[in-house]
Amino acid sequence: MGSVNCHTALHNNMALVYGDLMKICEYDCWFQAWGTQHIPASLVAMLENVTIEEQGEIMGWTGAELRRGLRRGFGISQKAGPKETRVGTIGHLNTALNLALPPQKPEGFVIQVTDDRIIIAGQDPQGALYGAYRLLALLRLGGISPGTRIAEAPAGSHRIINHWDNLDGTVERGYAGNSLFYKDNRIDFDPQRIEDYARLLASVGINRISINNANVRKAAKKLITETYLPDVAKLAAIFRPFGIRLLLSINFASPYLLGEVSTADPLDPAVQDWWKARSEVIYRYIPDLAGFVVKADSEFEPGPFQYGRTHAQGANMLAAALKPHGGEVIWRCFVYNCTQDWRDPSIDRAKAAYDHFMPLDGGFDQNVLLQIKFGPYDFQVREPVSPLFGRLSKTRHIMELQITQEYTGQQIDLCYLPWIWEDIMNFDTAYRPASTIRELLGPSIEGLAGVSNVGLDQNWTGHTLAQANLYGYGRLGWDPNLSAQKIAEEWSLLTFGESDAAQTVTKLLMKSYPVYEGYNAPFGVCFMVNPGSHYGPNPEGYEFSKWGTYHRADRQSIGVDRGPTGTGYTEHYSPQKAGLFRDPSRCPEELILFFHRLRYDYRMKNNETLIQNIYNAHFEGYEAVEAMRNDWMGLKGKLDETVYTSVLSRLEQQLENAREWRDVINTYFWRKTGIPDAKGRLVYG
Ligand code: GCV
Repeated sequence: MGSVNCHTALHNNMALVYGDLMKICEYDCWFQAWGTQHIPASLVAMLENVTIEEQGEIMGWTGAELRRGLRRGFGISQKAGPKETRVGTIGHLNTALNLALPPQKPEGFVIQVTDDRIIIAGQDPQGALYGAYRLLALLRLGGISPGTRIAEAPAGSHRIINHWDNLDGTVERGYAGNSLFYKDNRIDFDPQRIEDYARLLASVGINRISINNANVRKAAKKLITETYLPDVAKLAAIFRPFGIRLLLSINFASPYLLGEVSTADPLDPAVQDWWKARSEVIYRYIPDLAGFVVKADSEFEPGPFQYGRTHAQGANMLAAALKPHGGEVIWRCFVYNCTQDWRDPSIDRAKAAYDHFMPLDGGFDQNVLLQIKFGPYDFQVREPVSPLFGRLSKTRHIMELQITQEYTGQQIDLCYLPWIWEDIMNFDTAYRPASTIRELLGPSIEGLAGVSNVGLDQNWTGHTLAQANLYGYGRLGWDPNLSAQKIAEEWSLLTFGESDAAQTVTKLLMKSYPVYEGYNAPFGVCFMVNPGSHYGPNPEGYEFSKWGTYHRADRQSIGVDRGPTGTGYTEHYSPQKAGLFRDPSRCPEELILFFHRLRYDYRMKNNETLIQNIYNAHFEGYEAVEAMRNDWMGLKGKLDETVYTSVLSRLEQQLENAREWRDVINTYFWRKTGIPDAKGRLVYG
């Protein structure tokens, strides 16, 4: 890819694979220089002669990207010849070449291969761009030959990356270095790096990016002023040809924080006028801005509650300002009481988003989308899917996932997130016949927003294998029917080539999530982490805090009764789901402590007690990390040394972490309950 050079030889497409050893450029992610060896000569002749049929920024860029990908990925340069590749829109190509390609959904494409021609036909220019990237990937993955016909379209219209980047250059919950966009309270970026980033995102179907933290504190509120907008416009210009539109996180209190109006009350005409005027200015600089992301009345961010207004009133006021420009309000539902009293068992944080937003269903304007975290808490290692999905029926909405590994190992521990995302996709809301999240994505859930895991680190994601999470996020948002296994295989092959490494990496990725869960917080117990950093074990770190995240362990029992006799949270689900969650014998065991308060001698399905299962999970989790580390060490000499060493050092650190988790959590429970481990493994009494 770009400015950060790995290996000149690699970029010149020379000596990529020698013996078993694949030369990896971490920076290039899933765009390694693959060489032509996998591509039949007949296809090469077609790929050497690419014609772009139409004009326009994205279409022009599609041609540039395709030719560039062919050259850098496969060493294929352009020259005239009898065979060809034609790229355009379906409508145009049908007429120009007398084809009968069927129309696709927006942003969809058809790839068709005959004996002498490859057609990449997008429903629109953006579809053509996605078709070009898909072709490049398939040339490496296999599956392209004369006779191939592929038609694809994205499931959801909104495929968003959320950056939690601050203007001072730090990244909230960022584990891969500082921000790509900011430094010292200025917008400061390397244009080549941004272009390379945009390429990575567009190649997996991302079409929107919010570039600043949802916590819009300090200088960030000024991003919407003319001090910053010219530079925001420069960023937008880099993302634009990739079909990626910018979103800006805004501070709801901006009218008075910027000293221009004495209030931010959404029903005050002066405030409404202020946002309208501000939007006019913003759109003068960025005419295709996708809109605003808003975190309001959430973790000390201001919002409409301060003025006794509802969230619908707050969001609709902004929506009115954006509407003339085609912008949307992405309104986050992460609203809960973060100053609650642990002594009061009646408040259940898990109920908050539903309680706040369900009564407002139907009250939001058409250009408002609610952004709902996948679970009712906050990206814990295991949570049930939020009951708002499937239930909201009159409000546009999207699902928020976290690609950055805040509670899942902070890009030190290997934790392959598509594994749990597949589980989320499988969740059946049970409201109507086709009601799994996978089926709702598109028709009802209009897309995904994922919190970015990238930063200025040379390999983008800190842990090289965490690139699989970024890749997987995009692929799943495009096609929720893809399995985690399939995504892992694709990513491993694209990154490591056909090698022992690719196979080992796929296996490690697929193991990693349940392993992490085992030594971390099994059975849906949640939040046994150090407050603030959210890293490392601390069984009572949040037990007596204001954040509302308790497991209430005593010497006999643990967990929260969220059934009708407890907090009543289960009743937010459809009757079928509520019935399942209410009953400990039917509740999925991975969530049993989320829904139930159980005695430690409760018998689990394996006929061992709950406490014994907790002990086992932590001991076995540690052992599994050791096995993962050893599997990786088996790749020594078979893999690029830089990648081998950097991943190994993280696996070593993960083993240390797993040991800490195992011993802190298990010792905590042993001391608390006095119940020994049946297998005699506890020694730190
Ligand atoms: C952007 C969690 C994180 C915060 C984050 C917040 C959110 O609480 O710890 O860092 O703030 O979620 O999603 O708004």
